[in-house]
Formats: sequence, structure tokens, C-alpha cells
Amino acid sequence: MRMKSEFVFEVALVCLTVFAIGCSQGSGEIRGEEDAVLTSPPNVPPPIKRNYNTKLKVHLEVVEKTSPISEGVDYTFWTFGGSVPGSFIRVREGDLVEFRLSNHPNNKMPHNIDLHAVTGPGGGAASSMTAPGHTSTFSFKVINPGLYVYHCATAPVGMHIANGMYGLILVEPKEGMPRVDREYYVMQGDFYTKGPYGQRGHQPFEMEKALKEQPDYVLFNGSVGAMTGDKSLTAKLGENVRLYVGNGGPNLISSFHVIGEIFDKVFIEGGSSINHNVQTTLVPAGGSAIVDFKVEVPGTLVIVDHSIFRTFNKGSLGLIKVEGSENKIIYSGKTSDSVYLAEGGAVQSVGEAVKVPVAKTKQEQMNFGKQKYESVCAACHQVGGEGIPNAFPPLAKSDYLNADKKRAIRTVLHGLQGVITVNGKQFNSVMPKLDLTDEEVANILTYVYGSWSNAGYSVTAQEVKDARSEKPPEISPEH
Ligand code: HEC
Ligand SMILES: [Cu+2]
Repeated sequence: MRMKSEFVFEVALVCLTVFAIGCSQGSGEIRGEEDAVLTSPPNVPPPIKRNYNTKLKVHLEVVEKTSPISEGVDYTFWTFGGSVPGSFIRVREGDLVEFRLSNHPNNKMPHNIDLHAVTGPGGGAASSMTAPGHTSTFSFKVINPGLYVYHCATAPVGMHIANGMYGLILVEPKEGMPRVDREYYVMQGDFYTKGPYGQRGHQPFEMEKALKEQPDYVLFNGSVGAMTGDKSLTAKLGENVRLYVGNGGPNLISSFHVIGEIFDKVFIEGGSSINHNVQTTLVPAGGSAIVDFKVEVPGTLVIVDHSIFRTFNKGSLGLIKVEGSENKIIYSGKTSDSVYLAEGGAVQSVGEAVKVPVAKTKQEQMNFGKQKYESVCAACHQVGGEGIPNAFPPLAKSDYLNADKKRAIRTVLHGLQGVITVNGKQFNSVMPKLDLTDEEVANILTYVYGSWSNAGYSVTAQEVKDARSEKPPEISPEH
């Protein structure tokens, strides 16, 4: 039944598309004018209700700004509209777009824009080179429906893109996009910083790593945690969800996947042909895809690049909380319970690199530990330590954790695999070995023990050092 109606729909789409191209290239009449609604990620402007073409005015401002790329790590982004990715633009096939690009007077660099939805030299780049404190205006007619990337194309192009200068423009076909209950904007990008993933402080762009295509960060929507914790996407049981997915690159191809879902439909590469029942779809650098799925069970879906080290070690992870009447997972149960923080648990630095600040009090250990926890552990165990049922065990009120401090230190040092029971639930999975210093392990565990009504133990770098010099525990070979 469903197959049949979809088939009819597709035939209709093809006919309409052919018809639309036929007429829009001719004397497509333009009626009136309006300002385009622009949104920052993960939001998408509302569907277009017009059944005629108009002159659509888009005003986009380039802003160079410093903001967190991860907890405790700053990066100087170059943005279209103040966000990474840039503002989402939604137009109707056949519209005449009047585009104004302003370069904020405080910016240091010239910028321009190449929209893949434009038929014309450089996708508009040639007409839009704009110095700081200037505005360029140009117009184009959108002839082809689809989901298109736009990006800066000012030399060095790779650097402008690597700093976050990309976004999406959706050209709705004349008959509109098929309606769904929720639409979101998700765009991947790879980032190259002087210090490695998670190193605190301001991190400048590193050209060397960009040339070698070895990013420190692979991110959805411009920062680690842009779509986790309080910022997770949401949906209600039974809804149809659509993700407008883009990949700004500059280098990597995304193997886009949502753990716990199957895409009912994929508009392949953001174009007009629709594939069904897809697990993972490729999104090329400078390309897109539109994925639709119905959420049928409550719980948490995990948006990933299935080149999976990028997800668990470089940040490409987002969450969709599906709320249903039962089995509801609550993420807002944040940190800082009534934890008693005793003064004076000074931790000595043990042959540590000079740059890394050493925690001198338990409060500092807690603060550093929180930052590190959120950039390293929260991807799996969640910001509030609640874990994810059947996948990642909880650390909040975990009997396994609280029963044995030494075992917890060994777990973080060496990773863990095989069957374990946490609060009466079995887990049989793999926690990877993580590359952390003694300091970091001590701070993280002090933070974990000091949060969420856990046992409150302090862990010192010396204890971690001692555990490290012991023989690693036997690892169960079975899966
Ligand atoms: C890639 C996902 C992942 C990351 C990152 C991760 N863990 Fe785990 N962790 C797991 C899994 C999976 C298990 C259960 C392993 C098993 O089934 O044997 C686990 C088990 C544990 C346990 C024992 C079980 C419990 O709930 O008490 C502790 C303690 C723990 N992790 C702490 C941490 C800390 C601290 C960090 C950050 C330094 C961390 N983990 C990072 C996946 C992860
Ligand atoms: Cu630029």
C-alpha cells in the first residue's frame, strides 16, 4: 500500500519537475518581493507556502568571532550569519534571489560566497568579493530544486572553509517538499587546530594538518556537544523527522548514520532521486543529503559519522531524544549536587608537560575533571552520567563504580570489555582505552565520584600512576 502511494508520488514529482524546468527557464513570472527567513542550526525556516515566484531578499552578514569549539577550547571561526554552519536559506524553485553579502567592519579578511544553487560564474563568487565594512549585492534565479551547499571561495579557499564558512540553501521544488512533522539542520565539518583534540585555551588554525587532511575535530554544527545534553534534538513518538544534512568539509566525506534508526527515504546527494530503507548515506565534501525517518520507539538516537573514530574521538556526535509516554530518558538532571568539597587535597604534578595547569585543590580537580569528562567521556556516558540503556552503563549512582576505586582507575586507564553488571543491568560492550595523563584520569574520576550522588572519593595522580605500573587486568576475550 505504502509502496504504491510513494510510487505515485515519485511519478508526480518527476512530471512536475520536468514541467517546472520547462516553464521556469522561460518567462517565470515574479510577483512582489519579500525578505527571506534565515535560521541558525539546528533550525530550519518554515516550509514555503507561496504557489508563485517572488523576488526573495537574502541578507547575510559575515562575522569573524571567537567561541568555544569544545568545553574550555576556543577557536576563531569565520561565519556566515554568526553560526557554524551559516544561516539556513530556503527558497522556491523559480524565485529571483536578491543577495546582499555584508562583511562586518570589525572583520580582518575579505570574503565572498559561492552558492551551489547558482547557475553562473563561481556560483556568485565573482560578484560577491567583499572587503570588511562593505556590502555586495547580486541576483540570481534558482532554476534547479535541491539542497545545496554554499561556502566562501576567497583564497586560501581551504582555510576559509576550514574556519566554518559554509551553510545550506534549500531550493524547494514548485510543489513543495513532502510534509513531515519536524525538520532539522545538521552540517558536518572538519577542523584543524594547533593543539590536539581537547587541549584547553585558544587554538589557532593549523595549515600543516589541513594539508595532510588530519583533523583534530570532526563536528556537527560547529562544536563538540552542539547537539547533546540540553541541546539534543527532540522528537515525539510516531513523528516523521527530516534532517537536512550538509558537509562543508573542507576535506572529509561523511558516512552519515543515525544509530537506532533506518532512513525511510534519502534524497540522494540532496537531489530529486529518492532511495528507501538506507542505513548509512554518503555526504561528500561540498554536498548534501536529505534523510527522512519515522521515530517509532522512545529513547535516544545517536547521529554519527560512521567513520567511527571521528565520533568517539573527534566529536562528530549528536543526539535526538525521542519522547514517548514510557521509558522517558531525562537529560536535564545536570551536575553539582550537594557535594562536600574539602579543601587541601593538593595533587602534585608528576613529570607533566609544563603547559597543562595542575589542579591545586579538590575544587580545581572537579573543574578540570568536568571539562575533560564532558569532552572525553560524555559522548558515551552522557553529560549527566546517566548513560544510554543497553549501550553505555551509567556512572551516576553506579554500584560498579562506587564499589571499587582501584577498579575504576584501571577501567579508565585500560578500557573495559566483556560482561559487567551495573545497577542490576547487564552490559557486554567495549570501552576503548583512552589516551589520558595521570592528572587527567585523577581529575575526571574525582569529578565523577564527586557528582550525581556518587561516593565522593578523591583520586590523586599518584594513585593513577601506581595503578598504571601494575599489570593490566585480564581482558575477557569473548564478545
Ligand atoms: C566510546 C564510549 C566510551 C567512552 C568514551 C567512555 N566509556 Fe566508560 N564505558 C563504556 C562502555 C561500553 C562500558 C561498559 C564496558 C563493558 O560492557 O564491559 C564502560 C564502562 C565504564 C565504567 C564501569 C561501569 C560503570 O558504569 O561504572 C566506568 C567507571 C567508566 N566506563 C568510566 C568512564 C570514564 C571516566 C570515561 C572518560 C574518561 C569513559 N568511561 C569513557 C564506554 C565508554
Ligand atoms: Cu571567507
